[in-house]
Amino acid sequence: MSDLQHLEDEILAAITGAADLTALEDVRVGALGKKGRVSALMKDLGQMEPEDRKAFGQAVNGLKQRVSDALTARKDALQEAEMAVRLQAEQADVTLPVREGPIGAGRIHPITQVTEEVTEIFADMGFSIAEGPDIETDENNFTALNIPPEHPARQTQDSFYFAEKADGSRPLLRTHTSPVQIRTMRAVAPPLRIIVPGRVYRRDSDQTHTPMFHQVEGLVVDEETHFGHLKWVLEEFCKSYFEVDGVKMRYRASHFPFTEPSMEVDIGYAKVGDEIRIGEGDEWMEILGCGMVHPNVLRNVDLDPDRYQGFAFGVGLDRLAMLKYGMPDLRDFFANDLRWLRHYGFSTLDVPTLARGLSS
Ligand code: 2NM
Repeated sequence: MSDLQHLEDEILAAITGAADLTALEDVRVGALGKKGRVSALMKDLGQMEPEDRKAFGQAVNGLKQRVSDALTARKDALQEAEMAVRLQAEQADVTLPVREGPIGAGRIHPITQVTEEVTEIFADMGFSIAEGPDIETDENNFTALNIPPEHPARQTQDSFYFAEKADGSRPLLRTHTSPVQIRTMRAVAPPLRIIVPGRVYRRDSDQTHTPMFHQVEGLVVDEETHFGHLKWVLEEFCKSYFEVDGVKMRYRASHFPFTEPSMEVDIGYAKVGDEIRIGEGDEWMEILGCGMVHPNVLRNVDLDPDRYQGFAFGVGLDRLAMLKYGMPDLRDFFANDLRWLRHYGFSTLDVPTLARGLSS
């Protein structure tokens, strides 16, 4: 076998044996590069006799061409194989379900959900939402609400007080949302229709009490406001919230310093097994307190009680949530147990609206 043929076989074998593009490039440089073996052949041409030179030149050119063709073919094949591997490895099944993100996986706490249900109902009746700070003054939380200095609610055993300030005053965590009503009555002229949802704090902790809980209070002040308006508002609220056509309500005389007369309100229910059915049966359960705003409270916010009257009410949101969604223990609400939250929590897209049913 001639040296040329031998060289060609060797190079072609190296091309076939190149496992990847880098190896193939090494083969190309080794053969056709400036210092490659084929290029070296050309240098021999100079020392040849003219008649040999032509034949040898043609033979080398033929070799060069075949090596070059083989390189191109191998390069194409390697590139194709590389692409096939990538296509296989980077394959994505676009029909797979999307991984659940925070919006899908997160849950709305039942208290948040119920607060939104309640505000939706009152907003529909023309109430605005008012909010205020959790830390209040003695004046807003007690004095303006006609709660006298010696009243037991003011005792340090019942309220969370902060340290006394330089001026002798002692801020406290509000014990009800009523200070927001005081702030609103001082800031906005009647007619007023507000509801005030929020956190409130009392030194109380047992099976049915937590030191922080949630209230919604309502207030209407106008020039011809009477107890009949209050009863209608509360009845509409209960029917709407419990999603029943009718609900029995019972008003019992009570006492609050900030209302006169004051009432506690019971609603009728039936107990079927473990289930509580509002609007059926003949059992009574207390759900809220209410009354006509005391003339002293109106005076304290510079409203003339001979011209203005108001009604007010307060509901415990936590109990309202327990009743509607069958959660038996109040303390679970604030334990931050993910299993509980996943079970009782609401989907972020489950926004309560009256139009499509609050809890559907
Ligand atoms: C209740 C019960 C009865 C009430 C009264 C007032 C205000 F500021 F207008 F005087 N706000 N909230 C009130 C009245 C609250 O909760 C059980």
